[in-house]
Amino acid sequence: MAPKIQRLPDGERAHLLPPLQSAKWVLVEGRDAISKEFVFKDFNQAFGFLSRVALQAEKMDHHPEWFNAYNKVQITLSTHDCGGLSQLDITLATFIDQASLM
Ligand code: H2B
Repeated sequence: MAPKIQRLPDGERAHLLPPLQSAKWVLVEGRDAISKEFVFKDFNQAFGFLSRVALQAEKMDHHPEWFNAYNKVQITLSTHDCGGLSQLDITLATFIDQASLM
């Protein structure tokens, strides 16, 4: 079994979250999660992005909550195993931002 994942301690949140917030990730109201909306040229671009993120999510065994409508993708990240944000969400958010630029 992998060691139990920990929620981000306050000190780490204070330096890990601001760069993501500058990149338009927002804290979700009422739960410890971050979300971001992406808009692509068309469905094909959006689905390519979803595919890249899906492969990475499987690799990390860490999965986004997401909603897609045509060229829009809304993503929410949180770690269900610890009931809030963990380092895995930070790592996946960073990957997602890079994948959105490809
Ligand atoms: N994804 C997310 N976002 N949070 C989790 O706690 C999580 C996951 N746990 N993907 C993984 C799968 C776990 O359920 C499996 C059994 O490893």
